[in-house]
Amino acid sequence: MGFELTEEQVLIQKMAQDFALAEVEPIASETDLKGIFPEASWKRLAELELLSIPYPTEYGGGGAGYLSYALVIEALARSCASTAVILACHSLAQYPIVAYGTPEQKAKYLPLFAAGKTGPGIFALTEPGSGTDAGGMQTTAVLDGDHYVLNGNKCFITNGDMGTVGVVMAKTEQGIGTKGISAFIVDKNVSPWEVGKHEDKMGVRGSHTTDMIFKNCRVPKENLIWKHGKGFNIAMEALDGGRIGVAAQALGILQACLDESVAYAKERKQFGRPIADNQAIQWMIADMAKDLIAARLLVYNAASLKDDGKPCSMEASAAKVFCAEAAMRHSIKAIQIHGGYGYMRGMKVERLMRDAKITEIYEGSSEVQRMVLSRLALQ
Ligand code: COS
Repeated sequence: MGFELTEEQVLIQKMAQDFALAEVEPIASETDLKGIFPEASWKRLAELELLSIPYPTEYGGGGAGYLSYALVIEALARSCASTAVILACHSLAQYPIVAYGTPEQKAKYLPLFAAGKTGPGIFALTEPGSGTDAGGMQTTAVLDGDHYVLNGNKCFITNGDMGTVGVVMAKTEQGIGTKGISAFIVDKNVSPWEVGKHEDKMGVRGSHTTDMIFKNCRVPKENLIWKHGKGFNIAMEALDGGRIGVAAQALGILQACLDESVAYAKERKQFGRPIADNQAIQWMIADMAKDLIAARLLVYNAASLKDDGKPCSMEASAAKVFCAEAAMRHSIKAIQIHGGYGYMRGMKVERLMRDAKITEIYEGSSEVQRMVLSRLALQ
């Protein structure tokens, strides 16, 4: 199976690659080392109309589908995984509104997301006691007149302090597990929440990760997405697409591992000849190239299925677990090829390794992806 990109997809890919190389790559190391949000890149993503790539043009989106979205995330992550995850989370936050929002919700919020006026979007599912067991959340939403009153804490929330609009999952009914969870659009201007702890992370340090604290946070009842008790299903469906985004992020990291390894292996001389002449190095590079081909096919396949409206849970999980583990494995090898230099702070390969690690964890750990895969395979 091969992937012939359309003319539009090639144009989007080229635009993203040009932008990443010219504007993202030069600031990527500083973004990481100082842990600063890449404000300039965020503004440029809005100017380039890349903030809502797969979503309907009717509401300001690109209407270009998930494969185009994956191409953009891949291009960004090849230079800076932080920038890639900021955009990936922005897309994840929009999905529930695109797929299940009322016409009023879509008209009100999607153009704001597309223009970046919401700041980078927020998708708030995880809590201190519920990571993999997302259905075990404690945050509650209780109907009081025309509002739901939200109480609880979300943690590890990407863009948690930067965004002003988020999709938040909370329990509207106790004792019935995942069936008691509902999803809400929470607009900070109307329903303020508190930003809690800022995490000091190992990787993707340019993206901000915070707690979100809801204390009697009053959310207009028209901000409920779809209906009571459907929040878990909405979140899981959103994560099918989200996992394609994380897989594309890992793919970009893997491509960068190969780029850096090839360049260094040709340039670095030991015993009077480039280390690329050594079979030990050649085999590491061969394995990277092999896994890169497989990773790309898995990501583009999952994205294409999503674009065709076909079920893609299995393919999205397969792409995520494969790409994340390949990026992690080969980032370690890329450091090995760079020897002592690769171990030094500020070298791209050591950043790639730290950035690769999170792709095995967020939006469902590799273990969760295997749960999804095995459940579907055994059905
Ligand atoms: N799309 C739509 N609905 C889905 C779905 C999907 N991909 N996957 C599951 N559902 C639905 C099920 O059909 C079921 O619906 P009904 O109650 O209507 O029958 C419901 O969701 C519950 O599904 P399930 O019983 O499989 O839920 P579990 O509690 O067993 O959880 C896992 C399954 C572990 C896979 C899920 O909790 C998960 O993905 N956890 C990780 C969460 C995560 O990725 N967190 C990261 C947050 S973002 S950084």
